[in-house]
Amino acid sequence: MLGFFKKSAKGKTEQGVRRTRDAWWGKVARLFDSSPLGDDLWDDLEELLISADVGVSTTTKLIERLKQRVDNEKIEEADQVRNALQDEIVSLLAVNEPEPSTSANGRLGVILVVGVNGVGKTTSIAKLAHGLKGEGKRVILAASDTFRAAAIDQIKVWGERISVPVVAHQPGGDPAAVVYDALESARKNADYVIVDTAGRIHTKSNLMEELKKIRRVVSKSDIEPEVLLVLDATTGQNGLSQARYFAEAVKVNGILLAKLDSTAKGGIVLAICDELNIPIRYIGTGQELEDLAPFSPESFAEALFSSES
Ligand SMILES: Nc1nc2c(ncn2[C@@H]2O[C@H](COP(=O)(O)OP(=O)(O)OP(=O)(O)O)[C@@H](O)[C@H]2O)c(=O)[nH]1
Ligand SMILES: [Mg+2]
Repeated sequence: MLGFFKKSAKGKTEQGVRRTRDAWWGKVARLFDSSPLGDDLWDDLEELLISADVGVSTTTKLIERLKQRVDNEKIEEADQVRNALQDEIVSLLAVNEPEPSTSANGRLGVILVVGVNGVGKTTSIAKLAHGLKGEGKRVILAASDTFRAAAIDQIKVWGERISVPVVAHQPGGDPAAVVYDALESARKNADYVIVDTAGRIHTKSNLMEELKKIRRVVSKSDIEPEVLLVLDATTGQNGLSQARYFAEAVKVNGILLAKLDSTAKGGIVLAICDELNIPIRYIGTGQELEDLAPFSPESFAEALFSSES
């Protein structure tokens, strides 16, 4: 999906990861240039990875694997360890979950976008819709954030900007009813419905119930929605606990990691893939419509170690 974005995905990944790379991974690469293989190197590497927000458990796992490879493959040069680390990062990031069959065989695809307040849901929806439209797909947006006062207007403004219709009710209305209406009007006129939902604190159970209700409305139309959880990359490790809560309430098919451009803590990507086993589908790399890229483990790992400025 979204071949439209793939054209420049590598460049966007590099741009999105730049702060992370400059703050931490450049140091990791230099560590291998300057240090001989030994306990000091492992200790320094551990410290750097934890500082890069990779998380203690994922860091420990990575270092264990590397030490094993050093033994098994009789690696003697520190810079060979760097290559092995890049490999290990790729395999850690390649979560083996099939991509949902959204809009397969000409069927309507429904993408339900969820997450806590302010993580970038509505902006990311506009980017996704813009990308799908660029591929010639017909998209309808459902303004199911009826909770926050200005949310309906916000998505309508995006809809106008990208010339995509928005189905909306009054503020305070039932979000599931908005989805129902959007599905009705999409049946003959659209390939995708993307549902904007209210930001919710993951510990509030009534809001989680509301999400389940929206999901049921979609399932009743015999469509399996793709649930896309938006996480804000700048929140680091807290994103992990958000993802756990959401995954308990609804089946989360994938993660869109927004604001990767605004943080040096991109190591969180590794912790998410390792600990949650939910694939990262997209990364958000800025505030403009084009600032979205499909997530690729290879491009991401490469960008972390890239020496281009
Ligand atoms: N730098 C950067 N900013 C982003 C990105 N995605 C979203 N933002 C900004 O994050 C802020 C919040 O975005 P929204 O899309 O309104 O977030 P939301 O999750 O819909 O917020 P609520 O509806 O209030 O829960 C806006 O200022 C966006 O421009 C990104 O990838 N990079
Ligand atoms: Mg919003």
